[in-house]
Amino acid sequence: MNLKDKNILVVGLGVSGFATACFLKNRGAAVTVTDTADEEKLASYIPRLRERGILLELGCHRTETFERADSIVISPGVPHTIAPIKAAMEKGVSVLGEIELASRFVKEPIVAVTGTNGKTTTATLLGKMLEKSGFKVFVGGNIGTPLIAYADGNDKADMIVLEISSFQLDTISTFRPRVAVLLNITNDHLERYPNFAGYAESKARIFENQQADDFAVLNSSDPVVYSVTRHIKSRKLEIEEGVRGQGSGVRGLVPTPLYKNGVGMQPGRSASLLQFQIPASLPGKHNFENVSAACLAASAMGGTAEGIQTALDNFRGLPHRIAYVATINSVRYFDDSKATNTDAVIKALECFDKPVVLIMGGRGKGGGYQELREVIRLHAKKLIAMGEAKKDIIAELGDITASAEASSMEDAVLQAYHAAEPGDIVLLSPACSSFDMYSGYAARGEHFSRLVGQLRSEN
Ligand code: UMA
Repeated sequence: MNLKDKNILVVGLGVSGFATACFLKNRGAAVTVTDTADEEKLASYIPRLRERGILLELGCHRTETFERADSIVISPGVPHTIAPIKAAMEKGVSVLGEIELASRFVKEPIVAVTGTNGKTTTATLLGKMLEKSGFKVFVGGNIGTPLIAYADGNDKADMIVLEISSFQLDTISTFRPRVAVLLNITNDHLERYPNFAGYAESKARIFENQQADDFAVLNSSDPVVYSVTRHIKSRKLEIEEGVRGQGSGVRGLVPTPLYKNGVGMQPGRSASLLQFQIPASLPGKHNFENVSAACLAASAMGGTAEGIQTALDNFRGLPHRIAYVATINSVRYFDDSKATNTDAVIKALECFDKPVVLIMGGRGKGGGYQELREVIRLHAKKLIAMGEAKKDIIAELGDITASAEASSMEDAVLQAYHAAEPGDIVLLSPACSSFDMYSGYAARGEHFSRLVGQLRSEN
């Protein structure tokens, strides 16, 4: 792809838009960045773009600017269906996403991990398994460092592990991961897709350009994953087979066929079925699936038995995912702020056999909360709802268990503290995004943990 002197518009000035603009400028393109937010909000990026000679059009999107571009690169958070993008496409302007652009400039083999939940745990663990197997690995994508920033740098890895969101898959055309992992597909992001089928189709695009010698690591026990991957071309490595082979995940062992030559091996030449021990930091059936997927993908990339097990032994879990915070008066507090959809809350509640005081709420994502009724009936002794979605949550779930609205996180934590008795669990697992109250789920989880820490010091 020749970028020299091309007039390229970057839409959205966040982490990926900034890195994309720098990449394009470094390759000789004439770059303009547009964002609907104003200068004040984007202040941290503006001087660095101006000093590189990158033009800015902030506070609105002007359709003429889109129509005049040779190509448009959009950030993941910008829907590819907004009016100026549609208008430009009708005029024949090519539109691509940051992942698509970056992948055209990256030669190293890519493992791409998607799914509604578990992506970050799986991708992080997989990266460590490959590192412990002796490879230099870049881990990024939806996790934090955009692929385009890697493509722009000089520090090259042997292989790349990407967490990939449906938003990023919406704008691919040639992106072809050597190994693609699909963990699960459940309700999420219905604020952006017309319906669940649209969201599921977007996830399945991860396999769209794979060929027969590529690998697909699949959790086929998920009916939606099974249904959207029936006709893919790549070779399937199924988590379900591993689960069946061992009977169940309860013994904490993940059976994994280890491929001698990684990706290069021929079908049917798996070396041996190994058993990997799951660490205590990864509780629950969902983590069994995440670990299985990471083992299979690591194996397909040439990871070693020692490397895979060492990474598992050293893995302490990720922050804000059913993360233990503290014990106060024999009540254990857990931060699961990353649970921004109902499926993640179900998985968290299923990890506990003690009564749970559940704190939910934030900004709703359009899918409702009905799916939580049964698991809340079984596990939650009280439901505390906060944020923009609190009235909807109480309206849909308030009749199943004791429930209350909270005016803030402080209020929610205090109410939970008073409701919990020795032996209980207090769990922040919101089923909502955090953007009504915080800059992201991490800030929300940190605030919760700070408040719990204060309570502990007062007791
Ligand atoms: N904007 C416009 N026009 C629009 C919509 C938005 O100009 O019509 C602007 C906003 O004003 C804002 C900018 O676009 O200034 C934000 O773009 P962005 O949301 O793509 O933000 P980035 O900082 O580039 O972050 C993106 C991913 N964000 C999203 O997908 C929403 C990050 O994933 C990712 O880590 C980063 O690229 C690097 O690859 C975050 C996320 O929430 C963690 N992902 C979702 C999830 O995990 O559920 C998919």
